[in-house]
Amino acid sequence: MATQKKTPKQSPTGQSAEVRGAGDELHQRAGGDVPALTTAQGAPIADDQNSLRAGDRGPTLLEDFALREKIFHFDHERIPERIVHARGYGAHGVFECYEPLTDLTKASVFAEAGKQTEVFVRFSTVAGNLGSFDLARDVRGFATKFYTDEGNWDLVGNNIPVFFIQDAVKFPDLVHSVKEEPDRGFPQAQSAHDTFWDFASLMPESTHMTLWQMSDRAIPRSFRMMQGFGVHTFRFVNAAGKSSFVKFHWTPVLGMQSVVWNEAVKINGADPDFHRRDLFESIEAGSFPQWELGVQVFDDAFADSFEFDILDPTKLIPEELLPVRPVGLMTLNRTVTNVFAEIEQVAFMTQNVPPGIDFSNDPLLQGRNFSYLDTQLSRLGSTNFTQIPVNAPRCPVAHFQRDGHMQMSTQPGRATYEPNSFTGVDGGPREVGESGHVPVEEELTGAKRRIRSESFADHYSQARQFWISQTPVEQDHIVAAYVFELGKCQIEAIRARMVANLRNVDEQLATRVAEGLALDLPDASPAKVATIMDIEASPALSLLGRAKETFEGRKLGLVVGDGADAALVKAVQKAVKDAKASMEIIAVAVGGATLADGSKLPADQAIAGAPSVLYDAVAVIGGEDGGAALGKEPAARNFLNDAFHHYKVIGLGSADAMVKAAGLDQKIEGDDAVLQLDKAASVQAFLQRCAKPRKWDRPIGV
Ligand code: HDD
Repeated sequence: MATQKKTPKQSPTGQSAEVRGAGDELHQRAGGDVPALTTAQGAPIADDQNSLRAGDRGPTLLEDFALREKIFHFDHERIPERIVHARGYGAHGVFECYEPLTDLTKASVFAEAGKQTEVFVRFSTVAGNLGSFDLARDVRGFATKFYTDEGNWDLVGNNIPVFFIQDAVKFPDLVHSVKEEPDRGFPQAQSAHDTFWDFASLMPESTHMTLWQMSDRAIPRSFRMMQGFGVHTFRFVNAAGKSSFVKFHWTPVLGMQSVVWNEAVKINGADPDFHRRDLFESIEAGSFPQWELGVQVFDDAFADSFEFDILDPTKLIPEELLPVRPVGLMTLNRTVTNVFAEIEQVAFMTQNVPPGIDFSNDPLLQGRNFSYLDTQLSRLGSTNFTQIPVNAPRCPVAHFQRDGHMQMSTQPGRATYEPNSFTGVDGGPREVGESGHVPVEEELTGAKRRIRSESFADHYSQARQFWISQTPVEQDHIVAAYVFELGKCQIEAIRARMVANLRNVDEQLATRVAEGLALDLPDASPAKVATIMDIEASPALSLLGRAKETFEGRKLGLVVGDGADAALVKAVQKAVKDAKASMEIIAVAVGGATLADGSKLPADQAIAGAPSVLYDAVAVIGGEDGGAALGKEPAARNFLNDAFHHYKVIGLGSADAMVKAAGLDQKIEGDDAVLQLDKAASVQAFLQRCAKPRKWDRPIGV
């Protein structure tokens, strides 16, 4: 590559025109393994620091094609963010089928035991903008693209098995109500405002979903620790054309975990990228997140006998009534190379189904099938978005769709229509008949009407079932969440209308929320059904009820003071590793702490930047001073205080002075989730306690 040698000239600041900046000596030039910097047209660029100008201090020349192209491209870097689910993060992986499901479906993903299918998954919040924080109280999107042998299958679900509305025609209203209020542009990423609760309170069908949304499901600890649901009833179709109904469930192998609300609020400040960082770091560390896919399969007879309409997306089928059958395992094992190219450009569409999977007549699903194709055009700008690598099927693609903006494929052949009488490449592809995607045959009758089926009318019975299925701690959290959210509504009538709906769910729930709002209990709102049913509790609906005893995949925050016992620190490090968990060392300064044996222990974080909300459990190991020096740091005192008030398991090694400084010395007395660390055995006991649920009965209130 020929570079033009320039004579250094003095600039007004005394710098030579060739001086590039402070990092000059680190700035490599092309050569060896370092590729040449080029324009998008491939022309090697001689100098990327200075634009072409007439005279040292003269105007920039239009002739500078490298500058023009660079700025042109930059000016157009942004594309519209998703109208919902704008903030998300994703990864690649593989789905492995446990056993053939050929009796149920001809979908190739389920063809044989051990069959592997590549996947891409994107998790998201719903309401917030692309730059919003991860721990909003919100539903989480859980969208999976299976690159099957017979086309992409997109299972575009959420971490909650029901939805706010029953008919897609209400989706724009729902989304408008939860987004920032248009006359003021706030609040961001929150349902805690007037317009959302105005809408929800006027739409009793959303009551069931708001209970889930007010539960800890809406503040998950990690994408790796939440369930996913296809929500709608779909259909499996086997090779003989026989169809069954199916609901899809993802269950995380690490078990389900959530944070508490006060923690969520603080995490959003301390690390707005908490969830994406967690997913990225775990995959990079080789600790691959996994979910088991399960199905609830049923026939018409079951559907007819079920007390709710299986087409109603505000209802679920309790697992106790119809167990979830595990059918495969998904492992996310590769982070993306480029966030924009993959996570931003991935286009999920509910209508992407391969042979063997079909839709039900759920009116929400039917509407979604229109919407997702549509939105990709305004987001990605071309009908050829299917050619973007993350969207491109991994199986052969052949059709007569031609041209359009950003066509990447040099499609061969003479005939671009069919039928045609050409053969070979010139004739192009041909339809495959019965082995292709054949919709399930279904007799349909009825008048053309805008109508909501009577069978969708019960909006409260399953909400009541959800409520009674929660543990007392979970119920406390739900009440507190309603009180918080409705408390953010400035219009009292909205608060009252929502509480009036809750009276149809459970009197105790409504009374507690009303008390929290200092509101006179309003009359119950009129229900559309004569009887709101008392259905038996479904323990599967409780997160705490099915908590998995493990610390795997979670994180310990270990605060280490100067003079700490090196052997004890090592024992904790080893125990955490053995538990397949991770740990960060936190010291007063990020340079680390000097241990009792004189060695220096580098820190991952300085205490001021690592509040305990970032960790699942915490430990403090002080020196001979009992952590007195640590106790002088306000951030260290907050660290311990917050951990205690978030019900966390706490390990203490020579930390009496620190505990006293934090004002916790009396509070921790008799607390079996605060453990002393002094030798290897006690470290084991501490890790065992970390694997158990938080200390929910710590007497500190919600
Ligand atoms: Fe939707 C995105 C999940 C109802 C219209 N939706 C989107 C994403 C998820 C869901 C996970 C993000 C996909 C990604 O990561 O790119 N949506 C759901 C679930 C629903 C649901 C589980 C109910 C059961 N959605 C729904 C309705 C409509 C839409 C009723 C419209 C009629 N959804 C969209 C959309 C989005 C979308 C506007 C925005 C970006 C995109 O599609 O690609 O078309």
